[in-house]
Amino acid sequence: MSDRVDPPMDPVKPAPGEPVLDRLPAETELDELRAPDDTVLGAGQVGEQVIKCNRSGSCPLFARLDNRFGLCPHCPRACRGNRAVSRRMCCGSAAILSSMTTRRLFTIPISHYCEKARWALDRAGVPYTEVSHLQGFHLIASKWAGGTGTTPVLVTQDAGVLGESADVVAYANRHGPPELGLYGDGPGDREEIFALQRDFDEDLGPHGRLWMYHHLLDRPDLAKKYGCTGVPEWERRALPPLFGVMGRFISRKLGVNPDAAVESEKRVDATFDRVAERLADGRPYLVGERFSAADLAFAALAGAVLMPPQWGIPLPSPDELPPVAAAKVRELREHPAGRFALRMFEQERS
Ligand SMILES: N[C@@H](CCC(=O)N[C@@H](CS)C(=O)NCC(=O)O)C(=O)O
Repeated sequence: MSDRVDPPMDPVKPAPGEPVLDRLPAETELDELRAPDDTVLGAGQVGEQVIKCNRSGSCPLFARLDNRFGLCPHCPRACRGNRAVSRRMCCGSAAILSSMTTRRLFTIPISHYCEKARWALDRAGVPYTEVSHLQGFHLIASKWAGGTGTTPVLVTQDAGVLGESADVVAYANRHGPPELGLYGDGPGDREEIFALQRDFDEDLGPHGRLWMYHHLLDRPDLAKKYGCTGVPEWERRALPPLFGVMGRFISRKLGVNPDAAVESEKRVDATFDRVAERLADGRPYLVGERFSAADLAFAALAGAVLMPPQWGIPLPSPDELPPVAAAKVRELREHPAGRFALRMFEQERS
């Protein structure tokens, strides 16, 4: 995982149907981008910024910007095909340059594994562009990006394609500041952190998700309100007519049914109890004296049953949930492990 030797530079591919540029600019090209006053912007400055274009009316292609617009919002037609321009990113008045960041994180926006990856990258200060898709569509996006069909998938130029959230966390740790220390302070910590992370990934993650889907798969209103943040507009529009099909797809794939939900709830409870036991001696974090990948994995994956307000995208409050689910969320929020996870979100997810 984190000990891997990074493969050589790989090109970053755009998402399926993503009408971006002829090709993404190399770092050296980024160096040549200019701000409105014609000062040259360095690569570090253009990551997620919105800048004014100094070549007005010169959008060369469809200029897909910030994953949210199918076409350039300012000049969708007028400038298509205008190859005279040398600054290929620009559009009429403003260019959101996030499509130029060199890392792309493919997500289902509401997914807890994706939140885990997002949190790690955010915490490490590693810039990335999130490419979000609804459940079902994510399969194509993930495979197209080089993943196995699950999300998150992080496509990087310096470490290839990372299709496991744990690998994204390790990548964030390598690229973050030295004090980040997501794997603790020594080999002992490190082993313990990896073991806990693996346990949460393999047990809490799937069981929390199954429980959540069981209670929410007949609530298209919540899916529409909360599940669509950042997904392409056409997917958002496709959700209501496709909701039933998507629900059946998810249920079949994950084995969602009433008995499985009861079993999953027990497994979630058991994980919460184990975490609470570990914390019972008053320690501030699961391992050692600092926030680690174990805390991150537990808090993020517990998100499916806690729905914390600090999540990377808005989540429903308990009041909006069906009564049985709301009661469980409230109960788990009061559990010592639930309180711990919520504290991690408050303290460590800025
Ligand atoms: N072990 C993977 C699990 C990822 C995973 O299960 N992601 C979910 C989103 S919550 C997914 O893509 N589910 C859809 C599917 O499995 O087709 C990781 O840690 O990244």
